[in-house]
Amino acid sequence: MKRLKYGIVGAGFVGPHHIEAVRRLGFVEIAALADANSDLARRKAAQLFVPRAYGSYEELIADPAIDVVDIATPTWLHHRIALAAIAARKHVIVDKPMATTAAQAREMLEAAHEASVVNAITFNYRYFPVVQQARVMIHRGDVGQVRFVHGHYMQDWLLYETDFSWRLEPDKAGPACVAGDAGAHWFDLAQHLTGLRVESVLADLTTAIKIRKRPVAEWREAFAENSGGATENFTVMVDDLSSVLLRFNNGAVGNFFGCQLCAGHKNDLRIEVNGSRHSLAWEQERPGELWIGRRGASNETFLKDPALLDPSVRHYAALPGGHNEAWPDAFRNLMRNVLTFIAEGRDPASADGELFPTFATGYRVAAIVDALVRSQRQGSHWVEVDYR
Ligand code: SOE
Repeated sequence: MKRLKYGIVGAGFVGPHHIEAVRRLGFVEIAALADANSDLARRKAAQLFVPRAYGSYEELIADPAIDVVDIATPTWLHHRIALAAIAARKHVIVDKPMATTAAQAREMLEAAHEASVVNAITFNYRYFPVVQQARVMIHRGDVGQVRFVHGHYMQDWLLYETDFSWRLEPDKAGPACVAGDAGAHWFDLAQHLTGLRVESVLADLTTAIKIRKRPVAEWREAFAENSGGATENFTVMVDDLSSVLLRFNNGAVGNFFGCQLCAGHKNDLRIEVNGSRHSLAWEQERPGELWIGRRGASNETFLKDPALLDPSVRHYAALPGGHNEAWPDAFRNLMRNVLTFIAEGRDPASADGELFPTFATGYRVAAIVDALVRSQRQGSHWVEVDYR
């Protein structure tokens, strides 16, 4: 297997976690980091023990040693950096959501196919061991016919009017905030778990805090505290509280709500699938537990334990039962799937979106978000997702 050289663009909130996950693999060298300017890049590279620092993504992409470019910048930069990396025939990993619009995601997908480079999106919640177990159970029929898929993704980091993030700016994050960011993870999870496709949606995307205080001179990372510096009033045009109804291609229905202003909810992603036989539910903050709901027998909590996981997904657990594995480990599992595929020189066209989410997966999720925004603009009517 080839030893890969990996370069990352963007070392804000999530970039360092990408680096940590990749570093744990052993067969990938973290070779370079790029950020918005040379000073910042040098500082971040020193903090994260990355040998080369570049003050622009163009320089990192021009580095002939780099095999894979990971794009962990704010969303509005994904499209341009991915197209540049693809043009240089680098394999690309892009943080979620893939792009600010479905049209941009489509262009990225077409460019990656044309250039025949491996392409991946970091929908990391799929790769918790018990989530993979749930997927096996649904696909082998334990749950019966899936009828209802519901859940939420709730956080509280935008609770106060003084909380601010670039995710609230449509030119930087796209026309949906919570539905496009947290929602993207949930829609991917719902489709990956069940194997179903969302066909139509009805959205009520609301804005509880209509005027926020935007920092005048400072760039605020996700989850960063308000520094108390000067602010200006900012009119919020995107959702901070979103309710969504869904219809799937097998006739099942779904229900999702997302928010980033519900006090006490930190990274509260929950999904439940109700079928004609059993129900399954998983909560991200109880990462090693899978609830199995039954009618004629006791309910059960399946606990993460490699000895109990289906053999096909056992490798997603690195530790014995009782030894907790969670968010960083799921990220490692995702990165291992993508980077092993690249190191083995496998054909990018054979990536089916199951081993790791591809640009095709990211595009389909972007198409759902696009449909949510259309639904909202049409007065919260049902609209079909346009997967052209
Ligand atoms: C959503 O707001 C988000 O940024 C997720 O995408 C991350 O997975 C989570 O760690 C923090 O919240």
